[in-house]
Amino acid sequence: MATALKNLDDYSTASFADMSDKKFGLVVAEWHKDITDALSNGAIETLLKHGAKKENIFRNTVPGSFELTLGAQFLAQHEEIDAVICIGVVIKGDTKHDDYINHAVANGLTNVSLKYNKPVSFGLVTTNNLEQALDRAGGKHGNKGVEAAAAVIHMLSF
Ligand code: DLZ
Repeated sequence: MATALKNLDDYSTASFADMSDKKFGLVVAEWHKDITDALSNGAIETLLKHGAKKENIFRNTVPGSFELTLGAQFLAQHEEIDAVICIGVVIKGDTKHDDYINHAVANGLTNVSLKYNKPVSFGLVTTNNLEQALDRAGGKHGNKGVEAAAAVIHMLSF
């Protein structure tokens, strides 16, 4: 279905749409599980704060961030799911694995979003070390899970 067009009058009073009737998929990678759990909790709290119902949040885990794309597709293909939030942490190591994973996930999630015409957010924390990841999972740089949830809420209000 095409997105409704809004004119300037609509935007003068614009705020985020009511999320109480929306259904959300949440895909969480298990690598660096303590951190992805903190990101996932941030995403869930944000959805609830914006009116989403707990029973309308469908959380699944995948082994690592590389699997986020297929996990997102498994959820996005359900007609009743309105948006998917993907959460993972990829930390740079001695090899280029992080580059391969990060690019694959960015491309993969873009494709799923366009294929199903639904918001699919990139809640992938990509850092040089563990400390930087913790800083972004409720530390001094906020919580990227919150931002990933806010991104789909914003897009559902388009
Ligand atoms: C293999 C791997 C490595 C080295 N590092 C990470 C990482 O930092 N974060 C993450 O989420 N996953 C990692 N993985 C696992 C891959 O994402 C994937 O699960 C495996 O390669 C199996 O396909």
